[in-house]
Amino acid sequence: MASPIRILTAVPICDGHDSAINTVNLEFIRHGIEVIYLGYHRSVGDIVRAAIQEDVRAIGISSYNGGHIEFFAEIVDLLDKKGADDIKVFGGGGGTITHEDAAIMKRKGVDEIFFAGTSLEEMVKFVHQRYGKPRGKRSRSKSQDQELARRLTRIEEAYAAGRNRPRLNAQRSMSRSRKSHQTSNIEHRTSKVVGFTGPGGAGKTTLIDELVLRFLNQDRRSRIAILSHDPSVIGQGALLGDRATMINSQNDRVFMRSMATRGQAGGLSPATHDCLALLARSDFDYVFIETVGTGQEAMPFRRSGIADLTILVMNPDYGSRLQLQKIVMLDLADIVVVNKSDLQRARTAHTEIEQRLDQNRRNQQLIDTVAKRHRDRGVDQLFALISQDAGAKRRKIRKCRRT
Ligand code: B12
Repeated sequence: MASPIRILTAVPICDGHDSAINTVNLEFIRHGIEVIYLGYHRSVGDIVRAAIQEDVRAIGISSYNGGHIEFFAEIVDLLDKKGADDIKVFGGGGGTITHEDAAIMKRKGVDEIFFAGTSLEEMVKFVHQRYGKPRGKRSRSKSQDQELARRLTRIEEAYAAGRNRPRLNAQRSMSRSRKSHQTSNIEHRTSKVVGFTGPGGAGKTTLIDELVLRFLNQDRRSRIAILSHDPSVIGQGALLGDRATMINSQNDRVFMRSMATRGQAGGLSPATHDCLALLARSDFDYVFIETVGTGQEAMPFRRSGIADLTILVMNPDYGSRLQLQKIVMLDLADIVVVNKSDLQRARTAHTEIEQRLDQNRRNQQLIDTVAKRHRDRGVDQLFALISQDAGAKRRKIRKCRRT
C-alpha cells in the first residue's frame, strides 16, 4: 500500500479566520489524506520550515486578511530558495481572493486557488489528482533538515509498502545508534530520548513546548527534535494537529515531525522505532517523543525500550482512586506529571497518585505543573530533572571511555 498523501495547511499571519480551513481539513482526512495543521496566524518562515520538516507534497493556505498576493508569493519564493520547490502551494479565501488576484498568484507559482461556492469534493479531487502521484527524482537536499525529512519519509513509505519488518529493523538500528554514541567523540553530542505519554487532553504538547523553550534558552547552540503522534486507521487520513499548539517549537533549532499511527494500537506508529533511531543518530541534544492520547493499558516505551526517560502526563480528573490501579504506565514511568494542577481536584490527585507510586517503591518522581502558564515553577522543576538526568548520562559515557 502507498503512503497517504501528506499536506500541510495553515492560515497566514494576522488572520484568525480558521473556520474554512477546519472544514477543508476534515474533508481531506475523510478522503485518506494526512493533514498536518499548523494553525492560524502563521508566518511564511514558520509555514515553510514546517513543510520542509514534514516533507509534505503541498501547502494549503486559507487566507482572508487581504494580503494573499504577497503572502502566497513569499511562500513560493522561500520554498524555492530552500531547494524545496517540489512542495507545491494552493489555497482559497472565499470572496477575499478575486479571479484577477488568482491569475496573478498563479503566474507567481501558485498551483490553484479555490473560490467561494466550490464544492469540497472538487478540492479533494484536485489534491488526489495533483499530489497523489509518486514523486519523481528529487534534487539533492540543500539542508540538514531537508535531508533528515526525506529520510524519514523513506522509512514511513517502506513501512506502508510492507518492505520493513518492524521489530527487527528497529532493534538493529537502535543498537547501532546506541553503539555509535558510545564510541563517539566526547564533544559530539548524544541525543537523549525522552518519551511523553498520557491520556488525550492532559497537555502533553503544551508541556513539551514549554520544556523546549527552556532547553533552547539554556544552551544557545542546542538542537531538539520532536516526534509527535496522532491516531489514524490503516490506509486512511489523519489530522496531525500538534504543531498548531506549539509556539516555542516554531524555531530553526527545533526539528519536528508529525506521524500518524497508521493502524497500530498503543500510541506509536509501526515506523516510529526506525524514525526515532534515525533522529537519535542525528545531531540533536534531545529527542522528545509524544504518543497519541493513550488509555489504561498502554505502555508505548516499555516493549521497545526506546526512551531513556519516560514521563506520564496526567490530568487531575481521572475519576476515582480505583482508576489509578488500572493505569499501567503508573508502574513504568520514571516521572509522573499532574498537569493542570490549578484545577480544583489537583491536590487530591497529587495525594492519591503519590500513594499509588509509593506502592511501587521505585523512587518515581511526581511533579505538579500548569503547562499553559508562562514560567510555571512545576515545569521548571521538570526541566531541571530532565537536564540532571542527561548530565548524569553524559558523565557515565565519558567514564566508560576513560576505562
Ligand atoms: C466567518 C467570518 C468571520 C468569523 C471567523 C470565524 C473563524 N474562526 O473563522 C469572525 C466573526 C470571527 C470574523 C472576524 C473578522 N472578520 Co471575518 N468573515 C467571515 C466570513 C463571513 C466568512 C468566511 C468563511 O469562513 N467562509 C466559509 C468558507 C468555508 O467558505 P469560503 O470563504 O467561501 O471559502 C471557499 C473557498 O475559498 C475554499 N477555501 C477557503 N480556504 C481554503 C483553503 C484551502 C487549502 C482550500 C483547498 C480551499 C479553501 O473553501 C470554501 C469552499 O466553498 C467572511 C465574509 C465572506 N463571505 O467571505 C468575513 C471576512 C473574511 N471577514 C472580514 C473581516 C474584516 C473580519 C474582521 C477583521 C472584522 C473585525 N473588524 O473585527 C475580524 C478578523 C478576525 C481575525 N482574528 O482575523 C472581511 C475581510 C476583508 C478583507 N480581507 O478585505 C470579510 C471578507 C468580510 C467583509 N466583507 O468585510 N470573520
